[in-house]
Amino acid sequence: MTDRKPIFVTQPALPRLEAFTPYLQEIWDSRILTNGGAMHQRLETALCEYLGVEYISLFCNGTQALITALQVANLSGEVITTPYSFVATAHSLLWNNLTPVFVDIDPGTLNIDPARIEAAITDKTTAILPVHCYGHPCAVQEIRKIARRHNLQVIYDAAHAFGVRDTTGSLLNHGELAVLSFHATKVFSTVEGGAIICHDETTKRRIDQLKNFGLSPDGNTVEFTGANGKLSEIHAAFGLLQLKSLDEALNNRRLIDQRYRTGLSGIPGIRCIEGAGETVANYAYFPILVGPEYPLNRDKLFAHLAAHNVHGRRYFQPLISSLPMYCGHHSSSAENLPVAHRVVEQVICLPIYPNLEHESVDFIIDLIAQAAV
Ligand code: T4K
Repeated sequence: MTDRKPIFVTQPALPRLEAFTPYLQEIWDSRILTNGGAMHQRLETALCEYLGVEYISLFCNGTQALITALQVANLSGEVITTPYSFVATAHSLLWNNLTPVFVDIDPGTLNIDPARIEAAITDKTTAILPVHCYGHPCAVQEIRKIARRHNLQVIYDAAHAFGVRDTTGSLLNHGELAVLSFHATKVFSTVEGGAIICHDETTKRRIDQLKNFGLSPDGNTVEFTGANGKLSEIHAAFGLLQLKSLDEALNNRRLIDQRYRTGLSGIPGIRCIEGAGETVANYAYFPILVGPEYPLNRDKLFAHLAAHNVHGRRYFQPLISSLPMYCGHHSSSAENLPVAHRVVEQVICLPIYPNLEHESVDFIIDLIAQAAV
Protein backbone atom coordinates (compact mmCIF):
# COMPACT_ATOMS: atom_id res chain seq x y z
CA MET A 1 0.00 0.00 0.00
CA THR A 2 1.06 3.60 -0.49
CA ASP A 3 0.55 6.74 1.59
CA ARG A 4 -0.06 8.84 -1.53
CA LYS A 5 -3.29 10.80 -1.66
CA PRO A 6 -5.90 8.90 -3.69
CA ILE A 7 -6.13 9.84 -7.35
CA PHE A 8 -9.66 9.35 -8.67
CA VAL A 9 -10.75 8.88 -12.26
CA THR A 10 -12.01 12.45 -12.21
CA GLN A 11 -12.43 15.45 -9.92
CA PRO A 12 -14.60 18.44 -10.73
CA ALA A 13 -12.76 21.70 -11.39
CA LEU A 14 -14.18 24.04 -8.78
CA PRO A 15 -14.05 27.83 -8.99
CA ARG A 16 -13.06 29.79 -5.89
CA LEU A 17 -15.91 29.70 -3.38
CA GLU A 18 -16.01 33.53 -3.20
CA ALA A 19 -16.65 33.68 -6.96
CA PHE A 20 -19.98 31.93 -6.40
CA THR A 21 -21.22 34.48 -3.84
CA PRO A 22 -22.37 37.20 -6.30
CA TYR A 23 -24.42 34.64 -8.21
CA LEU A 24 -26.05 33.42 -5.02
CA GLN A 25 -26.69 37.01 -3.95
CA GLU A 26 -28.47 37.68 -7.24
CA ILE A 27 -30.63 34.59 -6.77
CA TRP A 28 -31.40 35.56 -3.16
CA ASP A 29 -32.32 39.09 -4.24
CA SER A 30 -34.64 37.83 -6.97
CA ARG A 31 -36.18 35.09 -4.82
CA ILE A 32 -36.60 33.07 -8.00
CA LEU A 33 -35.03 29.69 -7.26
CA THR A 34 -36.21 27.58 -10.20
CA ASN A 35 -38.76 27.27 -13.05
CA GLY A 36 -36.70 28.99 -15.74
CA GLY A 37 -35.41 32.12 -13.98
CA ALA A 38 -32.73 34.56 -15.06
CA MET A 39 -29.73 32.21 -14.44
CA HIS A 40 -31.42 29.48 -16.44
CA GLN A 41 -32.05 31.86 -19.37
CA ARG A 42 -28.49 33.17 -19.21
CA LEU A 43 -27.00 29.69 -19.20
CA GLU A 44 -29.08 28.60 -22.21
CA THR A 45 -27.92 31.66 -24.17
CA ALA A 46 -24.29 31.22 -23.09
CA LEU A 47 -24.26 27.53 -23.98
CA CYS A 48 -25.80 28.08 -27.44
CA GLU A 49 -23.00 30.53 -28.11
CA TYR A 50 -20.20 28.45 -26.59
CA LEU A 51 -21.26 25.20 -28.23
CA GLY A 52 -22.37 26.61 -31.59
CA VAL A 53 -25.92 25.21 -31.45
CA GLU A 54 -29.20 26.99 -32.09
CA TYR A 55 -31.58 25.61 -29.46
CA ILE A 56 -30.81 24.08 -26.08
CA SER A 57 -33.12 23.08 -23.21
CA LEU A 58 -31.55 22.59 -19.80
CA PHE A 59 -32.46 19.63 -17.59
CA CYS A 60 -31.96 18.47 -14.01
CA ASN A 61 -29.80 15.57 -15.27
CA GLY A 62 -28.79 13.80 -18.47
CA THR A 63 -30.97 10.77 -17.83
CA GLN A 64 -34.15 12.82 -17.61
CA ALA A 65 -33.05 14.70 -20.75
CA LEU A 66 -32.61 11.37 -22.58
CA ILE A 67 -36.00 10.10 -21.42
CA THR A 68 -37.63 13.35 -22.56
CA ALA A 69 -35.79 13.38 -25.91
CA LEU A 70 -37.18 9.94 -26.71
CA GLN A 71 -40.64 11.10 -25.62
CA VAL A 72 -40.40 14.13 -27.93
CA ALA A 73 -39.35 11.89 -30.81
CA ASN A 74 -42.62 10.00 -30.26
CA LEU A 75 -41.16 6.56 -30.98
CA SER A 76 -42.53 3.05 -30.73
CA GLY A 77 -41.21 -0.49 -31.13
CA GLU A 78 -37.44 -1.04 -31.40
CA VAL A 79 -34.52 1.34 -31.16
CA ILE A 80 -31.01 0.39 -32.23
CA THR A 81 -28.30 1.26 -29.72
CA THR A 82 -24.91 0.28 -28.32
CA PRO A 83 -24.31 -2.10 -25.41
CA TYR A 84 -21.08 -0.22 -24.58
CA SER A 85 -22.30 2.81 -22.63
CA PHE A 86 -23.51 3.91 -19.23
CA VAL A 87 -26.74 2.16 -18.29
CA ALA A 88 -28.77 5.40 -18.56
CA THR A 89 -28.66 5.08 -22.36
CA ALA A 90 -30.69 1.87 -22.46
CA HIS A 91 -32.76 2.68 -19.36
CA SER A 92 -34.12 5.76 -21.15
CA LEU A 93 -35.56 3.38 -23.76
CA LEU A 94 -37.26 1.18 -21.17
CA TRP A 95 -38.75 4.26 -19.52
CA ASN A 96 -40.39 4.98 -22.91
CA ASN A 97 -41.59 1.39 -23.39
CA LEU A 98 -39.13 0.97 -26.26
CA THR A 99 -37.13 -2.20 -26.94
CA PRO A 100 -33.37 -1.76 -27.23
CA VAL A 101 -31.71 -3.69 -30.02
CA PHE A 102 -27.98 -3.91 -29.37
CA VAL A 103 -25.49 -3.62 -32.21
CA ASP A 104 -21.79 -4.34 -31.74
CA ILE A 105 -19.16 -1.60 -31.56
CA ASP A 106 -16.34 -0.65 -33.88
CA PRO A 107 -13.02 -1.92 -32.45
CA GLY A 108 -11.27 1.35 -33.32
CA THR A 109 -13.68 4.01 -32.06
CA LEU A 110 -15.65 1.86 -29.56
CA ASN A 111 -18.81 3.53 -30.95
CA ILE A 112 -21.69 1.65 -32.59
CA ASP A 113 -20.40 -0.03 -35.77
CA PRO A 114 -22.33 1.54 -38.67
CA ALA A 115 -21.62 -1.49 -40.85
CA ARG A 116 -23.74 -3.63 -38.52
CA ILE A 117 -26.73 -1.34 -38.11
CA GLU A 118 -28.73 -2.29 -41.21
CA ALA A 119 -28.77 -5.98 -40.37
CA ALA A 120 -30.51 -5.09 -37.07
CA ILE A 121 -33.30 -3.03 -38.64
CA THR A 122 -36.74 -4.67 -38.65
CA ASP A 123 -40.21 -3.37 -39.51
CA LYS A 124 -40.51 -2.37 -35.83
CA THR A 125 -37.40 -0.14 -35.80
CA THR A 126 -38.17 3.56 -35.40
CA ALA A 127 -34.86 5.12 -34.36
CA ILE A 128 -31.14 4.81 -33.71
CA LEU A 129 -29.69 5.90 -30.34
CA PRO A 130 -25.91 6.01 -30.77
CA VAL A 131 -23.48 7.25 -28.10
CA HIS A 132 -20.41 9.41 -28.78
CA CYS A 133 -18.49 7.19 -26.39
CA TYR A 134 -15.76 8.98 -24.37
CA GLY A 135 -16.55 12.06 -26.50
CA HIS A 136 -15.28 10.53 -29.76
CA PRO A 137 -17.68 11.13 -32.66
CA CYS A 138 -19.82 8.33 -34.04
CA ALA A 139 -19.81 7.76 -37.80
CA VAL A 140 -22.39 10.52 -38.10
CA GLN A 141 -22.55 10.69 -41.90
CA GLU A 142 -22.98 6.95 -42.35
CA ILE A 143 -25.57 6.80 -39.59
CA ARG A 144 -27.48 9.68 -41.19
CA LYS A 145 -27.52 7.87 -44.57
CA ILE A 146 -28.78 4.64 -43.01
CA ALA A 147 -31.46 6.52 -41.09
CA ARG A 148 -32.63 8.34 -44.23
CA ARG A 149 -32.76 5.08 -46.20
CA HIS A 150 -34.98 3.45 -43.58
CA ASN A 151 -36.91 6.51 -42.43
CA LEU A 152 -35.53 6.36 -38.88
CA GLN A 153 -34.87 9.14 -36.41
CA VAL A 154 -31.41 9.55 -34.87
CA ILE A 155 -31.09 10.70 -31.28
CA TYR A 156 -27.52 11.00 -30.04
CA ASP A 157 -26.57 10.30 -26.47
CA ALA A 158 -23.90 12.99 -26.44
CA ALA A 159 -23.42 12.86 -22.65
CA HIS A 160 -19.62 12.75 -23.12
CA ALA A 161 -19.39 15.12 -26.08
CA PHE A 162 -19.60 18.62 -24.60
CA GLY A 163 -17.71 21.04 -26.86
CA VAL A 164 -16.59 18.41 -29.38
CA ARG A 165 -16.51 19.60 -32.98
CA ASP A 166 -16.08 17.96 -36.35
CA THR A 167 -15.52 19.51 -39.78
CA THR A 168 -19.17 20.62 -39.91
CA GLY A 169 -19.12 22.46 -36.56
CA SER A 170 -20.56 21.26 -33.26
CA LEU A 171 -20.92 17.48 -33.07
CA LEU A 172 -24.12 18.18 -31.16
CA ASN A 173 -25.85 19.39 -34.32
CA HIS A 174 -25.99 15.85 -35.71
CA GLY A 175 -29.17 13.84 -35.30
CA GLU A 176 -32.72 15.05 -34.75
CA LEU A 177 -31.80 15.55 -31.09
CA ALA A 178 -28.63 15.31 -29.02
CA VAL A 179 -28.47 14.92 -25.26
CA LEU A 180 -25.77 16.17 -22.89
CA SER A 181 -24.97 15.34 -19.27
CA PHE A 182 -23.67 18.04 -16.92
CA HIS A 183 -23.00 15.65 -14.02
CA ALA A 184 -20.21 16.52 -11.59
CA THR A 185 -17.91 13.98 -13.29
CA LYS A 186 -18.31 15.62 -16.72
CA VAL A 187 -16.13 18.12 -18.60
CA PHE A 188 -18.73 20.84 -18.01
CA SER A 189 -20.92 20.53 -14.96
CA THR A 190 -23.90 22.07 -13.21
CA VAL A 191 -23.37 19.55 -10.34
CA GLU A 192 -26.32 17.53 -11.66
CA GLY A 193 -27.72 18.58 -15.00
CA GLY A 194 -28.17 17.89 -18.66
CA ALA A 195 -29.60 19.30 -21.86
CA ILE A 196 -31.31 18.52 -25.16
CA ILE A 197 -30.12 20.18 -28.36
CA CYS A 198 -32.73 20.52 -31.12
CA HIS A 199 -33.00 22.40 -34.39
CA ASP A 200 -36.27 24.34 -34.34
CA GLU A 201 -38.32 26.49 -32.05
CA THR A 202 -41.43 24.30 -32.09
CA THR A 203 -39.47 21.29 -30.83
CA LYS A 204 -37.77 23.42 -28.18
CA ARG A 205 -41.16 24.65 -26.96
CA ARG A 206 -42.41 21.06 -26.76
CA ILE A 207 -39.30 19.94 -24.84
CA ASP A 208 -39.69 22.86 -22.43
CA GLN A 209 -43.31 21.87 -21.81
CA LEU A 210 -42.42 18.22 -21.29
CA LYS A 211 -39.80 19.06 -18.68
CA ASN A 212 -42.40 21.17 -16.85
CA PHE A 213 -45.17 18.58 -16.32
CA GLY A 214 -46.60 19.24 -19.80
CA LEU A 215 -48.05 22.57 -18.67
CA SER A 216 -49.15 24.93 -21.43
CA PRO A 217 -46.86 27.96 -21.91
CA ASP A 218 -49.33 30.20 -20.05
CA GLY A 219 -49.47 27.65 -17.22
CA ASN A 220 -53.27 27.48 -17.32
CA THR A 221 -53.69 23.93 -18.51
CA VAL A 222 -51.79 20.69 -19.11
CA GLU A 223 -51.27 19.55 -22.68
CA PHE A 224 -48.83 16.61 -22.35
CA THR A 225 -47.84 13.93 -19.86
CA GLY A 226 -44.62 15.65 -18.83
CA ALA A 227 -42.30 14.99 -15.93
CA ASN A 228 -40.27 17.43 -13.84
CA GLY A 229 -36.91 17.88 -15.55
CA LYS A 230 -36.15 21.46 -14.59
CA LEU A 231 -32.71 22.78 -13.64
CA SER A 232 -32.65 25.06 -10.59
CA GLU A 233 -31.24 28.59 -10.57
CA ILE A 234 -28.41 27.53 -8.24
CA HIS A 235 -27.33 24.77 -10.61
CA ALA A 236 -27.56 27.12 -13.59
CA ALA A 237 -25.41 29.68 -11.76
CA PHE A 238 -22.79 27.01 -11.04
CA GLY A 239 -22.73 26.30 -14.79
CA LEU A 240 -22.32 29.97 -15.71
CA LEU A 241 -19.37 30.21 -13.36
CA GLN A 242 -17.80 27.01 -14.69
CA LEU A 243 -18.07 28.25 -18.25
CA LYS A 244 -15.64 31.07 -17.44
CA SER A 245 -12.72 28.73 -16.82
CA LEU A 246 -13.69 26.00 -19.25
CA ASP A 247 -11.16 26.77 -21.99
CA GLU A 248 -8.32 26.63 -19.47
CA ALA A 249 -9.70 23.37 -18.05
CA LEU A 250 -9.91 21.83 -21.53
CA ASN A 251 -6.35 22.89 -22.27
CA ASN A 252 -5.13 21.24 -19.05
CA ARG A 253 -6.97 18.07 -20.07
CA ARG A 254 -5.31 18.22 -23.51
CA LEU A 255 -1.84 18.39 -21.95
CA ILE A 256 -2.60 15.41 -19.70
CA ASP A 257 -3.93 13.43 -22.67
CA GLN A 258 -0.71 14.16 -24.60
CA ARG A 259 1.46 13.22 -21.62
CA TYR A 260 -0.29 9.85 -21.24
CA ARG A 261 0.00 9.13 -24.97
CA THR A 262 3.71 9.89 -25.04
CA GLY A 263 4.44 8.03 -21.81
CA LEU A 264 2.42 4.93 -22.62
CA SER A 265 3.54 4.58 -26.24
CA GLY A 266 5.81 1.61 -26.67
CA ILE A 267 4.50 -0.34 -23.67
CA PRO A 268 3.59 -3.69 -25.22
CA GLY A 269 -0.10 -4.52 -24.92
CA ILE A 270 -1.26 -1.06 -23.87
CA ARG A 271 -3.43 0.68 -26.45
CA CYS A 272 -4.66 4.25 -26.14
CA ILE A 273 -7.93 5.02 -27.93
CA GLU A 274 -7.40 7.48 -30.78
CA GLY A 275 -9.76 10.30 -31.79
CA ALA A 276 -12.49 9.49 -34.30
CA GLY A 277 -12.20 12.47 -36.64
CA GLU A 278 -13.01 15.27 -34.22
CA THR A 279 -11.48 18.65 -35.08
CA VAL A 280 -11.87 19.80 -31.46
CA ALA A 281 -11.72 17.14 -28.74
CA ASN A 282 -12.73 17.51 -25.08
CA TYR A 283 -10.42 14.90 -23.49
CA ALA A 284 -13.28 13.82 -21.22
CA TYR A 285 -11.85 10.34 -20.55
CA PHE A 286 -8.55 8.55 -21.04
CA PRO A 287 -9.43 4.91 -21.79
CA ILE A 288 -6.69 2.35 -22.39
CA LEU A 289 -7.11 -1.25 -23.51
CA VAL A 290 -4.93 -3.86 -21.81
CA GLY A 291 -4.20 -6.49 -24.46
CA PRO A 292 -2.80 -10.05 -24.19
CA GLU A 293 0.79 -8.85 -24.86
CA TYR A 294 0.77 -6.98 -21.53
CA PRO A 295 2.05 -9.25 -18.72
CA LEU A 296 -0.91 -8.56 -16.41
CA ASN A 297 -4.56 -8.90 -17.34
CA ARG A 298 -6.79 -5.83 -17.01
CA ASP A 299 -8.08 -6.66 -13.55
CA LYS A 300 -4.57 -7.29 -12.19
CA LEU A 301 -3.37 -3.97 -13.61
CA PHE A 302 -6.47 -2.28 -12.17
CA ALA A 303 -5.69 -3.77 -8.75
CA HIS A 304 -1.99 -2.82 -9.08
CA LEU A 305 -3.00 0.81 -9.70
CA ALA A 306 -5.54 0.74 -6.87
CA ALA A 307 -2.89 -0.62 -4.49
CA HIS A 308 -0.97 2.59 -5.22
CA ASN A 309 -4.09 4.68 -4.62
CA VAL A 310 -4.78 5.27 -8.32
CA HIS A 311 -8.47 4.68 -8.86
CA GLY A 312 -9.33 4.33 -12.54
CA ARG A 313 -12.72 3.00 -13.62
CA ARG A 314 -13.69 0.08 -15.83
CA TYR A 315 -16.23 2.12 -17.83
CA PHE A 316 -18.40 0.42 -19.20
CA GLN A 317 -18.32 -2.88 -17.36
CA PRO A 318 -20.70 -4.64 -17.08
CA LEU A 319 -21.97 -4.31 -20.63
CA ILE A 320 -25.55 -3.04 -20.63
CA SER A 321 -26.61 -6.13 -22.60
CA SER A 322 -25.36 -8.35 -19.73
CA LEU A 323 -27.54 -6.69 -17.07
CA PRO A 324 -30.57 -8.59 -15.77
CA MET A 325 -33.14 -6.33 -17.46
CA TYR A 326 -31.43 -6.62 -20.87
CA CYS A 327 -29.72 -10.01 -21.04
CA GLY A 328 -32.88 -11.78 -22.24
CA HIS A 329 -33.18 -9.62 -25.38
CA HIS A 330 -32.44 -11.46 -28.62
CA SER A 331 -29.68 -8.96 -29.55
CA SER A 332 -27.87 -9.35 -26.19
CA SER A 333 -26.08 -12.60 -26.96
CA ALA A 334 -22.29 -12.61 -26.74
CA GLU A 335 -22.12 -13.95 -30.33
CA ASN A 336 -23.91 -10.80 -31.53
CA LEU A 337 -21.55 -8.51 -29.60
CA PRO A 338 -18.04 -10.02 -29.79
CA VAL A 339 -16.13 -6.73 -29.95
CA ALA A 340 -18.00 -5.16 -27.03
CA HIS A 341 -17.40 -8.32 -24.96
CA ARG A 342 -13.67 -8.25 -25.69
CA VAL A 343 -13.22 -4.52 -25.10
CA VAL A 344 -15.13 -4.48 -21.82
CA GLU A 345 -12.67 -7.05 -20.41
CA GLN A 346 -9.70 -4.88 -21.42
CA VAL A 347 -10.66 -1.29 -20.64
CA ILE A 348 -9.45 0.99 -17.86
CA CYS A 349 -10.25 4.69 -17.84
CA LEU A 350 -7.22 6.38 -16.30
CA PRO A 351 -7.56 9.52 -14.17
CA ILE A 352 -7.94 12.72 -16.16
CA TYR A 353 -9.16 16.08 -14.87
CA PRO A 354 -8.01 19.68 -15.13
CA ASN A 355 -6.14 19.84 -11.81
CA LEU A 356 -4.43 16.47 -12.11
CA GLU A 357 -0.74 17.17 -11.60
CA HIS A 358 1.69 16.12 -14.31
CA GLU A 359 3.76 14.44 -11.62
CA SER A 360 0.75 12.22 -10.87
CA VAL A 361 0.35 11.39 -14.56
CA ASP A 362 4.04 10.38 -14.68
CA PHE A 363 3.54 8.28 -11.54
CA ILE A 364 0.62 6.44 -13.20
CA ILE A 365 2.60 5.91 -16.42
CA ASP A 366 5.52 4.53 -14.36
CA LEU A 367 3.22 2.12 -12.52
CA ILE A 368 1.97 0.77 -15.85
CA ALA A 369 5.44 0.65 -17.39
CA GLN A 370 7.07 -1.04 -14.36
CA ALA A 371 4.46 -3.77 -14.22
CA ALA A 372 5.31 -4.49 -17.86
CA VAL A 373 8.96 -5.46 -17.12
N1 T4K B 1 -25.38 8.65 -21.06
C1 T4K B 1 -24.08 8.40 -20.85
C2 T4K B 1 -23.27 7.86 -21.99
C3 T4K B 1 -23.50 8.63 -19.60
O1 T4K B 1 -22.20 8.37 -19.40
C4 T4K B 1 -24.31 9.14 -18.56
C5 T4K B 1 -23.74 9.36 -17.23
C6 T4K B 1 -25.66 9.42 -18.82
C7 T4K B 1 -26.16 9.16 -20.10
C8 T4K B 1 -26.58 9.96 -17.78
O2 T4K B 1 -26.27 11.27 -17.40
P1 T4K B 1 -26.62 11.81 -15.90
O3 T4K B 1 -28.05 11.44 -15.62
O4 T4K B 1 -25.65 11.16 -14.93
O5 T4K B 1 -26.43 13.30 -16.01
C9 T4K B 1 -20.72 8.55 -13.22
C10 T4K B 1 -21.88 9.53 -13.28
O6 T4K B 1 -22.78 9.42 -12.20
C11 T4K B 1 -22.66 9.48 -14.55
O7 T4K B 1 -23.12 10.81 -14.75
C12 T4K B 1 -21.81 9.10 -15.76
N2 T4K B 1 -22.55 9.00 -16.97
C13 T4K B 1 -21.08 7.81 -15.50
C14 T4K B 1 -20.22 7.41 -16.68
O8 T4K B 1 -20.21 8.02 -14.41
P2 T4K B 1 -19.91 6.90 -11.33
O9 T4K B 1 -20.69 5.81 -10.71
O10 T4K B 1 -18.63 6.57 -12.00
O11 T4K B 1 -19.61 8.10 -10.30
P3 T4K B 1 -18.73 8.09 -8.98
O12 T4K B 1 -19.55 8.70 -7.91
O13 T4K B 1 -18.17 6.73 -8.73
O14 T4K B 1 -17.58 9.10 -9.35
C15 T4K B 1 -16.38 8.72 -10.00
C16 T4K B 1 -15.23 9.46 -9.33
O15 T4K B 1 -15.38 10.84 -9.51
C17 T4K B 1 -15.16 9.22 -7.84
O16 T4K B 1 -14.27 8.19 -7.59
C18 T4K B 1 -14.67 10.53 -7.26
C19 T4K B 1 -14.98 11.54 -8.32
N3 T4K B 1 -16.06 12.45 -7.93
C20 T4K B 1 -17.37 12.07 -8.11
C21 T4K B 1 -18.39 12.91 -7.75
C22 T4K B 1 -19.83 12.52 -7.94
C23 T4K B 1 -15.75 13.65 -7.37
O17 T4K B 1 -14.57 13.97 -7.20
N4 T4K B 1 -16.76 14.51 -7.04
C24 T4K B 1 -18.07 14.19 -7.19
O18 T4K B 1 -18.96 15.01 -6.87
O19 T4K B 1 -20.98 7.51 -12.35
